[in-house]
Amino acid sequence: MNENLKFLKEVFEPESLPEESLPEFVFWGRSNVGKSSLINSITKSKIAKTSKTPGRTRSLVFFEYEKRIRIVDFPGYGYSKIPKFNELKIDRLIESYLRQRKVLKFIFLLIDARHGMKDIDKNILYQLDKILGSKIVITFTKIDKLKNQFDKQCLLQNNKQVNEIFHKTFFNTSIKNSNDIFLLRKFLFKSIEE
Ligand SMILES: Nc1nc2c(ncn2[C@@H]2O[C@H](COP(=O)(O)OP(=O)(O)O)[C@@H](O)[C@H]2O)c(=O)[nH]1
Ligand SMILES: [Mg+2]
Repeated sequence: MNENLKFLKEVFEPESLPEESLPEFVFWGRSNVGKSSLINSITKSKIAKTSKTPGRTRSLVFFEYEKRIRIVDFPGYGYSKIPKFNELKIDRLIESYLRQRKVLKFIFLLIDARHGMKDIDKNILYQLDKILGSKIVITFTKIDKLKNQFDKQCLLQNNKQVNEIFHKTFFNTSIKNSNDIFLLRKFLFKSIEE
């Protein structure tokens, strides 16, 4: 098997985080937003698990790409049946990673283009912003699913909101559009050259 992306480690507690030896890029968002699909597309791989049924794992999955970077697949939020306020609480593992990880280069916060930013996304973004500020990149996903003018207009409104209210860089992406993926890839690799 010729995979450029290699599974490194699945981590369940802060004590088990791998050594900080390569720049890391985190992919986070609601369950089913397209995290694993995007990771696979950017790295031209198939290794990150994608599924139609949202998972409930509370682990961080580390991958290594060409011994140059690491990709971290974060657990999706917004799906579990835990009461809302519990759900919004960033758990110990995630908080510890986000606060302490020096090699964290960018965190891509994925938003389903059809739904826009939900309260839970805004809450996460608000908490993230306090710790990571300019390391946050918003990525709208599944834009191929926007069928009509109204949907597309909504995406533009969402882009504007992210840009002007939250002051974040954003990308509009579909895994079916190679140019969208190319631009993300370019952004990611350019950031480690500097
Ligand atoms: N049409 C379309 N489907 C997508 C896209 N990205 C992901 N999906 C689908 O959305 C579902 C969830 O994707 P997955 O990567 O498993 O989401 P995750 O839970 O965030 O890791 C899968 O059925 C994917 O095939 C996209 O850009 N376009
Ligand atoms: Mg996934």
